[in-house]
Amino acid sequence: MATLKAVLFDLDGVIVDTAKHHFKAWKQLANELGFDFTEDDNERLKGVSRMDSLNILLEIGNLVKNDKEKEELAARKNERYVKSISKMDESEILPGVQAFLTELKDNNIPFALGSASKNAPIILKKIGLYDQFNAIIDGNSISNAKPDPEVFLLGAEELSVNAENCVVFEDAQSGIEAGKAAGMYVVAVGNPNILKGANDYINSMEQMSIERLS
Ligand code: B16
Ligand code: MG
Repeated sequence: MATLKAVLFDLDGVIVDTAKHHFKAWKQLANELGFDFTEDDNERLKGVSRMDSLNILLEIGNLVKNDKEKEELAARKNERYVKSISKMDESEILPGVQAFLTELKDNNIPFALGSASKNAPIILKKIGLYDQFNAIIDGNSISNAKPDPEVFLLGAEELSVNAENCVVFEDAQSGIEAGKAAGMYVVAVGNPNILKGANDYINSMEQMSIERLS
């Protein structure tokens, strides 16, 4: 890749595993609406915004709702999700993350968050990483969800770095596509048979170092 000058991290699935909390809350909602929601179904929601996730869920249940009903359902799911993540602490930071952040700081390479989640600031505060990020771009700051590159382009802009000098870490297909569309080097955290089109693949942040990106 071009010289590494900044790093952009997705949150859910890269820094911390919140997918299990999202799954529990979506499953409860689906059950209340009269259908089941499986872990495989949940894979389709990774990296997808809250309202788009609800639309996928309703499609799975063959249900049609109006905008007002959708707002109520999304709010109900979020209330439970926020309650469920309220007990999170730094022990939930995924392996290798803190060591890599420390290596970046030691080498004066700034890093930002690029997440679809509107709950990103709460989560970062819970796990004690909020103050370590040079910029936080989340679901509250963007108008176009991943795979649109907006979230990562805003991150690069806030860090005053050109897109080609940025690395993106992502665990979702929509996020990999967003990073590529932004013109960045994308490292997928996950299975190459499921995640397509990244520049590099790791199973865990433990495998990452600045040297690997040089
Ligand atoms: P919220 P990421 C995404 O976060 C999650 O992967 C996705 O499952 C979730 O629906 C989305 O955030 C919105 O989250 O309801 O908290 O706003 O992976 O982009 O960090
Ligand atoms: Mg993610």
